[in-house]
Amino acid sequence: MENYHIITLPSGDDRSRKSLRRTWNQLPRCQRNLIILGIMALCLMILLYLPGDQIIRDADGQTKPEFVEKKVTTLNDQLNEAIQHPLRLGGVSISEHLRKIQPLLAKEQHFHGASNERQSAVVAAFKHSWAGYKKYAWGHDNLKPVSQTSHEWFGLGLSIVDSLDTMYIMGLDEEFKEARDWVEKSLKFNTNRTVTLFETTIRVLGGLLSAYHLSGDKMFLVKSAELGNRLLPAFLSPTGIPFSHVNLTALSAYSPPDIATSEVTTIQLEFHDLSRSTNVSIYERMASGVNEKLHSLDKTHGLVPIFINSSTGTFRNNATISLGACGDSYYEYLLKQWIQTGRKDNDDLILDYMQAIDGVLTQLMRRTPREHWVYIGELINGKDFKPKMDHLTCYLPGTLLLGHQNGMPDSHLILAKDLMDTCYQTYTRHPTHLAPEITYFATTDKEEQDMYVKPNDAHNLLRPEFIESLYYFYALTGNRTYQDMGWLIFQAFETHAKVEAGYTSLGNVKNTQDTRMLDLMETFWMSETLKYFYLLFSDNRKEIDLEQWVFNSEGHPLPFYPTA
Ligand code: DMJ
Repeated sequence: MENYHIITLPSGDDRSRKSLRRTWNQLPRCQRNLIILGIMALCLMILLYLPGDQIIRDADGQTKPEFVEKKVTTLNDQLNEAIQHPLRLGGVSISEHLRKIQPLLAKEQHFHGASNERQSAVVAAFKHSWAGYKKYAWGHDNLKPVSQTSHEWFGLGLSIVDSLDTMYIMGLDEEFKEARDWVEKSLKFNTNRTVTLFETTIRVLGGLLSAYHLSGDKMFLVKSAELGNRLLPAFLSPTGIPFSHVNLTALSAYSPPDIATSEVTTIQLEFHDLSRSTNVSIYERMASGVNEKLHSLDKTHGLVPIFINSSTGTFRNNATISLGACGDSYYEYLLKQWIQTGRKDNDDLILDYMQAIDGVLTQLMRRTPREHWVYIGELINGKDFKPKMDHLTCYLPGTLLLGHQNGMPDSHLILAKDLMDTCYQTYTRHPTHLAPEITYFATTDKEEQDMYVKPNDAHNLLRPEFIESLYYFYALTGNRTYQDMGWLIFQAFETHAKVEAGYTSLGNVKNTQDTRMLDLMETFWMSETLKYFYLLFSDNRKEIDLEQWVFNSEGHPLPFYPTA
């Protein structure tokens, strides 16, 4: 007779197996369930504590499946590979790689040239600028139009690369062709200069990619990929906040202790696009890592301090909060990346953007005491309100309207309209009809005027931000009043900034008799200001369709990704 209470493991023979089954069957159901549960728990524990590479533990004890760790290794390998071989993609030459993958996105776009007098006037302004640049600064970064000489910054022919898409959109075929040929033959990245990640990304990478998408010419994509590879050392920083400076020849990177927050957070549209266009994921993955890092940092009502440290991965303590210099395009790229990548619900990007605009409304927005002009001030030390607004902040109305068009709340639209009025006033209040770099606002009615400009802030660098906003307002509403506002400003540039060899920055917008020419034509004059004027004056407000294209921070249109 077998003892059915005994459940020790039987020997291997058939009889003992039968006896075990019988013993099992004779156990009460609850006892059997308990044993099954116990065995399951034991298996789970073995799995969890198994050493080696099957399951990996985080520092916080969370388990991660094996492929996550493998991906990390692959990411580093990919990064090192790209850095060590900047002229290659996926183990072959860039051209060969692109031949193999047949990029999906580039489709030659067709533009028909100026369709009215205002657009023709802008084209004439562009041609005048280009002629001066060609004559006195060809191949150099900037034209100095007063002294009729050149200025070098990165040694990358910045004015040429930054203007490519403007020429293409304006239908300036001859100029586009000479610029294109210069890029093919003379644009070299191994010039042993240190460049900034931000400026090189928005002006050069953005300019090349945009030219590629508009013209369908793969040469621009080959150049973009090489530049993308050469910029990758910026991501060797240990904290997820990239280094701000890169030597494109030594393939090394570094940052000063504090770098502008906007600089390291205004690179993603271009890096995402480069990945999509080359079918190589490394660029997109590195740039997305910046989003994740920024998302994880503590903010003040969604607002970020304007300085960050790439060694510690933290914001500078008590840094100013501003929607102007060093902060501006952080907010712009939250919205635009979300649009570029298919507007997914609950995306961290859009949550961060909405929270930030709430922060703008509650912490930074004020009205002047008499005229009730709405403006966006700053928080000095992250807390003390200062009624100062940079012209740079005048990009915000356009971005807010773009966001509203894409589902953001009406409070964004109201702020956009109010701020448009104020930005326009910063032009029309001055006898030159040009805006200064910085405007201050009254906080009490004891101050003489509602807005005023300090002597050192009265310069105008031919900046585009307000023209950009006018363009969005016209393109998205069809209201031609915005064209008239732009026309007034365009004529002001014609009157005060035009010189024999181009257009110059000015030192003083407060006096028509003493504008003090500063002798620099910034590259964004041709890449942004004139492009936005041209599109603003178009009879076809969808000349660039904002349902399909997103402008990078330097005014270069990039296509949306096809959504699944
Ligand atoms: C441009 O280079 C870009 O628009 C940048 O994001 C901000 N500053 C200038 C134009 O003012």
